[in-house]
Amino acid sequence: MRFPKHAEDEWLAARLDRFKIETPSWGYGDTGTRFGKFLQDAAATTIDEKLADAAQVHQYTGCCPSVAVHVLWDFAPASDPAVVAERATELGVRIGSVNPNVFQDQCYKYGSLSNRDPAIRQRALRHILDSVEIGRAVGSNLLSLWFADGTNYPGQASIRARKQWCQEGLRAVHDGLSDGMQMLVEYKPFEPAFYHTDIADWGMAYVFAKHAGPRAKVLVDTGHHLSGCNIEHIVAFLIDEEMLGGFHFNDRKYADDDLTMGSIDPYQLFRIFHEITAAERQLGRELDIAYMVDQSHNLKPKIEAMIQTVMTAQEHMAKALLVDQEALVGAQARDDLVQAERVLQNAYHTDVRPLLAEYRQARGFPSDPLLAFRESGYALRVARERGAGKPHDSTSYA
Ligand code: RM4
Ligand code: MN
Ligand code: MN
Repeated sequence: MRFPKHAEDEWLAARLDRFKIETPSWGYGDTGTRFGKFLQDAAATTIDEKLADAAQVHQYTGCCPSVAVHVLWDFAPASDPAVVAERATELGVRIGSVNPNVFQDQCYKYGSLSNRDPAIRQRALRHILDSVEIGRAVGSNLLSLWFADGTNYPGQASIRARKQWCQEGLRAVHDGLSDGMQMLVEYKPFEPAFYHTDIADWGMAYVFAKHAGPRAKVLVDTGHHLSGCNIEHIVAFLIDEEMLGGFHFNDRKYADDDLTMGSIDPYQLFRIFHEITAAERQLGRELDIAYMVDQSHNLKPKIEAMIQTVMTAQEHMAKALLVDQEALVGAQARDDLVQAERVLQNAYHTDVRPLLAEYRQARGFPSDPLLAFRESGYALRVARERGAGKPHDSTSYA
């Protein structure tokens, strides 16, 4: 059997060809919870190892050519970022979004760009502008901003003053962007701040982005919403405002759990992709959205979890592409709720796995990237090489 067989398959395959997913360097390293870390022998420690693992994901799936970096975790002080970019190229990937880190240093205890101390605000701005420089050096066109800023108790700080400082800082960041670079503003309603977060939701991120300038857009991290939130509504709204810059994909059951995409609520993922593909169909053009993964796999083997994620992303994009848009528009025009929902469900319940297996094979990739990766023995080999240096006594893990 040859793929594609039909013109529709051809169209779907061509759309999938352009569907690229960025994986995060931090998804390949050892992570944990605030209660501790369980180390994995195969997990990457250095940026070279993280890039090598990301390159494996790309090698088996063919759709993850870029890797997001976290400035403090991936670039040693005074090191040459261009060397990291060269290493990525050698491995067959490139550096994608650059994530500054203004949440870990002691000085950020009470915030970064929203800190009441101008010296600390300045320091945060300096770091973000240094990250722009890193972006320039590694050939990245995306600055991805997440702030841990907020307060823990009522009365702790002036919420309005903090908003103004944040606004001022983000405008200064926008002014400092290099040519062709975009900045994405991420929001989160809680954690680590537990009373108020300075950029708590998409509306605040939207307002901050608008104030910052035309190259600022909103980043939707699917784990950064309160329970029950209708994320696809946010997605549709932002698309219509031309303010949806990108995603951080992950899934959650309770909070910002960073579980693998679609593991808890695959129908939500489908509904998100449906809003994208429906808008693309109506507009007659593809949307410029950065599809990125933000996951930390505490328990699953990192590379396998990432390949599983990417396959899930492709499956749900394919399902959304299968929605019979004409039938949907027709049902909507008749206020036929039952039929409209059935159109969505028909696509959602289609088993696209055989189709994707054929698609991958036609493109010269394994039909089952996860199995192919398992059989390659890579994980076992790196576990032997990397595991030697890791502590194996549980008491030293904390
Ligand atoms: C945050 C947020 C950011 C990520 C950090 C590590 O919760 O999702 O995107 O950079 O975690
Ligand atoms: Mn995120
Ligand atoms: Mn998060």
